[in-house]
Amino acid sequence: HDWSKLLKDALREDRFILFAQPVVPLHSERHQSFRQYEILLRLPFRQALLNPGSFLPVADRLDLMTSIDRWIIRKALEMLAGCRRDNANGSPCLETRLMINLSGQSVQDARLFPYVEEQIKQFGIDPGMICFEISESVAISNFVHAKRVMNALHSLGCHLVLDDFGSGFSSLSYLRELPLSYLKIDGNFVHNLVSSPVDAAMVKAVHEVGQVMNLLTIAELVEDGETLQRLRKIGVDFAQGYYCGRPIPLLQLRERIHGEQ
Ligand code: G
Ligand code: G
Ligand code: MN
Ligand code: NA
Repeated sequence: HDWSKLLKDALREDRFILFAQPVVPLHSERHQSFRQYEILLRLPFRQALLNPGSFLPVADRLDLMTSIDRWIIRKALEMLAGCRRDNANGSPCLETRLMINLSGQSVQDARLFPYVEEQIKQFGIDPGMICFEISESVAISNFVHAKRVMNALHSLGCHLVLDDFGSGFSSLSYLRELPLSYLKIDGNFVHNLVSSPVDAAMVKAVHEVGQVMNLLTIAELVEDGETLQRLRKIGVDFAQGYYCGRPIPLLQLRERIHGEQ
């Protein structure tokens, strides 16, 4: 199949679809004041929806990732602006936080930051409602660029997550140099938390590092109640996964937010 044409057409014709998956607080006394969601990309193809794993590597080879990430940023901010219009008094939905993934290409793109700044201004969004996710591997392999863009986004008022944390685990010293709000524990450790003592130790260790560094922790790939209980006991701050909430289309999220106002 002609992936290049498929992906370029999807960008030009707005045919990608965004989903949002809840990232829920694990402790009733903490972090209840806002709701947060990770934005996830899907591509409609032959009556199905493709997951990013099947087309982002191709998009990466075709150098389309900066365009795709910018498309996602614009759509996500547009949705937040729409939420404010849905409110009869026009008040912003400040209790909502959207987590947007950034690719390695975007981290190296000098035009990413000016784009974010301009879009936030254009849509009149509070930057604190936006949180960017950068994976540990991207942050380490492009450290100078990553640090620069993360500092810029942080000074704008956006939050930052270090995603898939623990998968590299080469050195922890760089953590102190990045302006992070959250660590997202790599899902591979979370997935086997109950059955594997080694993975359980990993989750505990990462959470402890997060606590010492004053970072909130998120566990992803939570698929059952037993895992959730263990995470709560360890003290992890937030959980994400099919057990806590499946990804829903962004349009549906907007309706849900409207219904809750
Ligand atoms: O949805 P799925 O589990 O297939 O996503 C696989 C990976 O694709 C995620 O772990 C994430 O790193 C990446 N991904 C998902 N959505 C986005 C997105 O909107 N932008 C970027 N850059 N990466 C994404
Ligand atoms: O960027 P990141 O690696 O965080 O993306 C997370 C991906 O994991 C999403 O694309 C989402 O579709 C997927 N996902 C979310 N919850 C679950 C889950 O409970 N199980 C599995 N297998 N995948 C999940
Ligand atoms: Mn992510
Ligand atoms: Na992740």
